[in-house]
Amino acid sequence: MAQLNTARPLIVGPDVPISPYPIKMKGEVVRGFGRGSKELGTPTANLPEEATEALCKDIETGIYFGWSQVGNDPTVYPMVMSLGWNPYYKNEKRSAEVHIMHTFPEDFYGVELRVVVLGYIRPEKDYSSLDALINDINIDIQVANNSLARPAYTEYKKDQLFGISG
Ligand code: ADP
Ligand code: RBF
Ligand code: MG
Repeated sequence: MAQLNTARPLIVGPDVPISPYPIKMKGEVVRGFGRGSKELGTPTANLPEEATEALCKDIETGIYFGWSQVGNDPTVYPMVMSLGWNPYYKNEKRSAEVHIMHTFPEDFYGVELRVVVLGYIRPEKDYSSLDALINDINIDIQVANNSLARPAYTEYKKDQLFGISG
């Protein structure tokens, strides 16, 4: 759908993460609103309220990128995170939702999720259609992958938060 393809830069932020990044966070994955992000192809692991509030103290609402790790799996995967009100759905509480760029064999509710946030992509937006939201999420994923490919960003896969891995 060509009219959905709103052009924007496919790499964002400086070549080296700068303050307030990196922002490190962990929490047990909680249930979200169950709106079927999964059916849309982008399931989001929701962080608990305490972690969400803590993130909101450091950064504005919006869409972010970084690295993530789930439970005992030593692998560190790229992620995109939506922090905020989800204007498209008119939520009354802020949420922090992390989509990990990896296909997992099963759900991991209740499992510890660790994230290192390394940069900001864009503000949250309202959309006139679900297709427009999905299209933007897919662009965010490309932006995150490109932005994380830079050496100073890749370095954070070896962060202490993730233990001996990367
Ligand atoms: P909810 O509204 O409960 O958050 P979602 O449709 O967003 O439901 O699905 C999220 C759940 O899907 C996560 O909590 C996790 O257990 C699972 N999941 C599977 N693959 C992924 C992935 N690649 N990234 C994030 N969550 C995933
Ligand atoms: N919701 C919005 O209302 N506006 C947004 O701009 C928005 N951007 C998102 C970007 C990413 C990368 C992700 C993973 C989610 C985003 N969401 C946004 C949240 C989305 O509404 C939520 O995941 C829904 O549950 C999808 O069905
Ligand atoms: Mg979710």
